[in-house]
Amino acid sequence: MQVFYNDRHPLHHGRHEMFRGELVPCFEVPERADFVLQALRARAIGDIVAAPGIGIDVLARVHARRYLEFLSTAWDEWVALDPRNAGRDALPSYWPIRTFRSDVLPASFPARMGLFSFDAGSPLTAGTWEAARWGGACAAAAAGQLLAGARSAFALTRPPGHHAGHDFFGGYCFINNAAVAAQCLRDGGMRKVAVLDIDYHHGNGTQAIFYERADVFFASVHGDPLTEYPYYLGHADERGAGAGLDCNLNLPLPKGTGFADWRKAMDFALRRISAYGAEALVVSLGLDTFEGDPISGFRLASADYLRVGEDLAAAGLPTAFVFEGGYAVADLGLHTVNVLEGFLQRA
Ligand code: OKP
Ligand code: ZN
Repeated sequence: MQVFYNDRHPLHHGRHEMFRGELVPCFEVPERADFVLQALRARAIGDIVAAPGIGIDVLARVHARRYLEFLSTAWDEWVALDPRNAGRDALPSYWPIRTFRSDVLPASFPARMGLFSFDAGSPLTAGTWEAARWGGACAAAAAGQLLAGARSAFALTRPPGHHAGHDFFGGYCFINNAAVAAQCLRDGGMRKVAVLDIDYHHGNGTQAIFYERADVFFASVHGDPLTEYPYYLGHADERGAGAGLDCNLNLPLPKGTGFADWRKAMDFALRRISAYGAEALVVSLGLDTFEGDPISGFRLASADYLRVGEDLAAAGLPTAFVFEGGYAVADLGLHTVNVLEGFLQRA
């Protein structure tokens, strides 16, 4: 399977995220993708290539223009606030929740930053826009492979994407890579597309982007949002709305869930995707379901990821893998290639 590597990813390198009133070192670090790259090379999963660039119009199929405009100028605006900001990550401090207005775009940069985000854990740095949009290009290229007839492709995207919505960033995500891939598949002629999100955290951004659409099915297996990030979305009763009713499936599981129960949930999601009639599958591939992950709570073991890949292949759909979370950094490569190898063996 063709692997699309975003060689601009190290340009996004947050130093600190806000956690319990303190700035702590970022979990989402460039080394994550480096470990995966090494493992992909060692296990010969497929050719590793750079993605061709994409125009803003491709991103604008899933993101608001004013949000993309914000991202593309954010760093310069941040530094313009105070030249000393050049040495600090940009984090928001204000958010317009509920009854506040979001139709009037504030002139103030910090106010706009809060309008376009939902947490203080996702630092924006000098190269964030560059890294994130090239991640989107990798996702688009992976979709392009399926459109050209490939059985599978892997977009090694960093920063991750599934928490980013139509017009907001958060959860370390800025551009929703999986949504870009799904939309490219639709725009390329696939009539029905499914996104299966197996990151530990609910893919709130992807869900929200497709919530009222019948042409993209979203399914997610994740830590119960009652106790797990992103907290405010991901419950089982979120089934889609309008034309998209019953095209959204959330399978929240309690913290501490092991592979046997997790696998049943993923297989249930795959059956629903098959019943829906998807012509292609996008997998939001988070590896933070690993028992050793420092910020997550499921208990998958290294070898379980081979079974995950096999089960995904058994669904029989053209599949684009899009890399999401996973913070047991040194083990990430092993788990990623286990999924891909399991898939290739069964495909
Ligand atoms: C992104 B992805 C850790 C608190 C959790 C947000 C987690 C974002 C996960 N100190 N912060 O879904 O892997
Ligand atoms: Zn995650």
